[in-house]
Amino acid sequence: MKKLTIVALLLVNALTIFAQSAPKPYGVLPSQLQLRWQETEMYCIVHFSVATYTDKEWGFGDEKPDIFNPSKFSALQIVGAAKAGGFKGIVVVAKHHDGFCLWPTKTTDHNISQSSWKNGKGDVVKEYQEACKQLGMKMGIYCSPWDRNNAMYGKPAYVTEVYRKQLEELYANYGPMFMSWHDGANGGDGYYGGAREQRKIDRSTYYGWDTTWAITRKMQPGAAIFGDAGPDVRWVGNEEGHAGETYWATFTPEAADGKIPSNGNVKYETSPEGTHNGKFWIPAECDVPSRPGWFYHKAQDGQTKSAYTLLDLYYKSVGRGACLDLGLSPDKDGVLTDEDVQILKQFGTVIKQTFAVNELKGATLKASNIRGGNSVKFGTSFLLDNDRYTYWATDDAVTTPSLTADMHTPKTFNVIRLRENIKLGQRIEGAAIDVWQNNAWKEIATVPTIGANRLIRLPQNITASKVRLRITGSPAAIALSDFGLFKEPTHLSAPAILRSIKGEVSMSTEAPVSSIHYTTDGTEPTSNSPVYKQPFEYNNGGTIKAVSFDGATNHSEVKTHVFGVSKTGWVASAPQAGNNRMRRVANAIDDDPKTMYNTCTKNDSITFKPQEITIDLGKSQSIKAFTYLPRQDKNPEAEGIVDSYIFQVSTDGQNWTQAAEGEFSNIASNPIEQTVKLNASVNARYFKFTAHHVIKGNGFTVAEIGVL
Ligand code: FUL
Repeated sequence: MKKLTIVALLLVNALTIFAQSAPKPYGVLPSQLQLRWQETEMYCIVHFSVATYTDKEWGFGDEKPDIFNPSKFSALQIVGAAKAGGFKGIVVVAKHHDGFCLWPTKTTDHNISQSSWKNGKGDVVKEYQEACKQLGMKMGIYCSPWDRNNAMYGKPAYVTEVYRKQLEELYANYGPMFMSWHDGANGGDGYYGGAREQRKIDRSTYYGWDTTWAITRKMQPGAAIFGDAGPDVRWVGNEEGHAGETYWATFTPEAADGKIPSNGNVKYETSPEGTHNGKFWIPAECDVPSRPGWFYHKAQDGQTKSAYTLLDLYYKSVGRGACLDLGLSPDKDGVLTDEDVQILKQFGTVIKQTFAVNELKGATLKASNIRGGNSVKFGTSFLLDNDRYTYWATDDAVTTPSLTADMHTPKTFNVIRLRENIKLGQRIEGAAIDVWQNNAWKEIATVPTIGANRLIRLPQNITASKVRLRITGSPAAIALSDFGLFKEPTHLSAPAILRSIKGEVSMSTEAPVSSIHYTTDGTEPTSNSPVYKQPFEYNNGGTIKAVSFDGATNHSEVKTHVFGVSKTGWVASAPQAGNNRMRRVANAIDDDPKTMYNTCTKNDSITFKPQEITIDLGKSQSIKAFTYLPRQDKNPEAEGIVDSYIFQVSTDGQNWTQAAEGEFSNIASNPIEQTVKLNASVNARYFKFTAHHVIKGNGFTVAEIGVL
């Protein structure tokens, strides 16, 4: 009997010890390198090169190096502004698709030493490296695999003698690097040493990515490799800056055509969410330009995303467990505009203020279960120590625990933070938050996943003294490292500016404000500007800016809206127009981005031929520019999105003059409104937009077409 008791005791003891060992890792795990990248959370990518001077998004490759001549390029200003915004690093676009190298490379003459900037002795990449070092920021590089300048592009020698050598030069001279960024935009037309032709490459095999990345690993072992399919970090699949609400760092990339998934060849519809229990740990980077395009365009001044728009993106990227990569665009002088700098600073300040105090500090936490009853090793205090890798864990059998936090006094918050210790994998498949109100628990939020970081931004402030966290699903014991409640500083709601189809502009705010002031000539509104009282006519187009005031000095951020000429009285026609929803040609001029004119069909025997749409403006008008808004329904294949156009004008609808032709670069990844300035203003009553080429599909689509 005694023996039996001893055996039983030993067993219990052994079980306790076993239960106290850390939970077994679940699924695939992040590497050291990926953990460091994850902790970076936010960084910026800087596009500044010849395209800045040609006002393009993709240079063709025939730019003269001499056009690159900034009068006051300052890497310190750019990197400093990113730092003030709370970003921890920058990715330098050292070579974009135009092939112009911003460092004195030996691989091609198409580089900065051929420009007159600093008498050909300048080195932009070096200046970024020095600025990063001085300011304690991380640095990474982007060197475009596609090179529209290089005569060898398309041949194996381009990869072995040019592209890889360029990477080697960058890795050898500009480290240490935290990222090596590899773009998916690949192949197409270009200058190619004067050949001016289309060059197609096999995206899965041409670059020999495994061999290329072996160089990265060897020369920059600290660099996380970014690509559409990883290997370390995946593209999130959009350039809008958001990951899926359900978000897995695990991912099983698949190619769209059954080949090897690689840059430019991934089923992007799976990228925002990732793959539950996916084969690889490949977390997402959410890249998004701070301005409409990646490069600076004067016409986009005033359209930089506001600090609160960036904040929203922060919650939808970093707040879902991904990282945020914000595009910065120095202007022709080589610096960020004052407005862009101000916005970054404001964004950084709001984030800092929001996360300064965790309202749970000092709370009494009670968990329904603690692994092995061992609170020293796995207790709830680890949730509040600001360490991503110390954690509260449960017994293996307990996968839906709950935890109450008693803050003793009422606290007000609108942001909830949860983190898993991802060193043990991403586990949790659902959680809910309740608050104690009127003597009962009331659910205020649920999330489908947690991962490295989950921020829940509530629609309004909540005040409570008790909060409960319920884990509603997990395939294994949980390993939660963080729980926090925070409060965003209050801010006045900025006015939304809308124009109706009748050409009337109205303004409104989400929450009441004492007054809205606005200007219609692009100048900054102040408390002396006209007060908005009722909708007003605004048919000719221009820039409206508006700001909310609460009292005499407290104001919101300024909202800007650039309007084209109002479309009242316009008539659209097209040879393929019809009555069904897609073929309704009026959809292209109804000022509703959600509707579109769409001539794509599912009939594979039809191939694309140039197609057009004609607009009668009703009367002769002066036209300075035209705008094309591609389909906004996020069609993953970008079917019918025009990437090469012809724009003609006419006074009688019979005789046509060509006013512009060209390409819409990067329109598949960043399907924003394209504005094309004409060489000179023209007077015309009619215009015709011809889709010369589309990204994919046998027809073309127009969400909106307009003129300025
Ligand atoms: C894209 C490129 O094509 C854009 O021009 C930009 O560089 C963006 C960051 O990546 O794929």
